[in-house]
Amino acid sequence: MTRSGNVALAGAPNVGKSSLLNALVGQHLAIVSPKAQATRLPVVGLRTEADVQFVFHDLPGLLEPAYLMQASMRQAALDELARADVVLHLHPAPDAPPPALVELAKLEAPPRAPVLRVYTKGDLVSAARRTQLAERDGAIVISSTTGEGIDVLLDAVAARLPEATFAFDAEDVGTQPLRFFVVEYLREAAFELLGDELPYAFTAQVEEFRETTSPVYIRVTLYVERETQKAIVIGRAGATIKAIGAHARARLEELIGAPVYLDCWVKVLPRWRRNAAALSLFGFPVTDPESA
Ligand SMILES: Nc1nc2c(ncn2[C@@H]2O[C@H](COP(=O)(O)OP(=O)(O)O)[C@@H](O)[C@H]2O)c(=O)[nH]1
Ligand SMILES: [Mg+2]
Repeated sequence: MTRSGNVALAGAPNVGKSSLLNALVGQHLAIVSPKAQATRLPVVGLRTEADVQFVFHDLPGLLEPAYLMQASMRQAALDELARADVVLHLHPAPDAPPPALVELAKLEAPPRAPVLRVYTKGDLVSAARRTQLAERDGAIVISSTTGEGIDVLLDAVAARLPEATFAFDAEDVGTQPLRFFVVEYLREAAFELLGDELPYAFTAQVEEFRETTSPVYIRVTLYVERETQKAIVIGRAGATIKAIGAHARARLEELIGAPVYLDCWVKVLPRWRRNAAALSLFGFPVTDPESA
């Protein structure tokens, strides 16, 4: 009999959820940034062993929403928590112990699924401290950087997954369309290459996708909220937009194993993060347009 189920990676912003998802699936699926709130929509990563299929969900950080996009992010995270068969509560080892998940995420009730406490960034504390934390807090200490503890974590999760047939092909690492990753990788580049606030006002949309050509041709519109931001994204003589495209292209080529031509154009869409129509165009689940 096989086991399979949904595993939610939950925790505060910046604790290493996306890095762990990537370590678990062995592909850079989820974008990683030292800046908080890089993950906007849950990213799904698959890992299939002989008789276990893990469906990992990298959730946006559970925070108090300040505007409509964040409300949508929080709702997406809460939905995934409710659907999960196992919840991993991630917290950095150097800052252990964490606040209770219910308080952190302001949940009305604890998730119905078992919650495992996972201490991330184990490489930032000593080996003695890792052992002590594991024993004292009943936590699994992992490092996405060194890979330490990942096997222990997988065993602990597998033991708690329900008996079920596999929902996905054993070879698949992701479930989301390539278009999703185009946008994510562009956003990752924005976090890396643009100033403090600009990445939050940045998004992208795929306008054209020709998979049968070589290189694969992808035309995207990059969206920002103001003209001044547009100028920054383009950069002097187009240097910045070129660098953003190059970063995303390298990631995409790695993911699909084929050369990619990425054609990027910038547009201004004022206040898109507070606009229900724009948000749903960009794939955010917006349930309450009145709150815009
Ligand atoms: N040293 C160390 N840093 C890590 C590890 N995992 C994540 N980080 C760093 O922590 C920051 C936040 O990581 P990210 O995965 O984006 O966190 P998220 O916001 O919870 O998804 C990034 O700068 C990562 O490089 C780890 O295992 N060791
Ligand atoms: Mg993340």
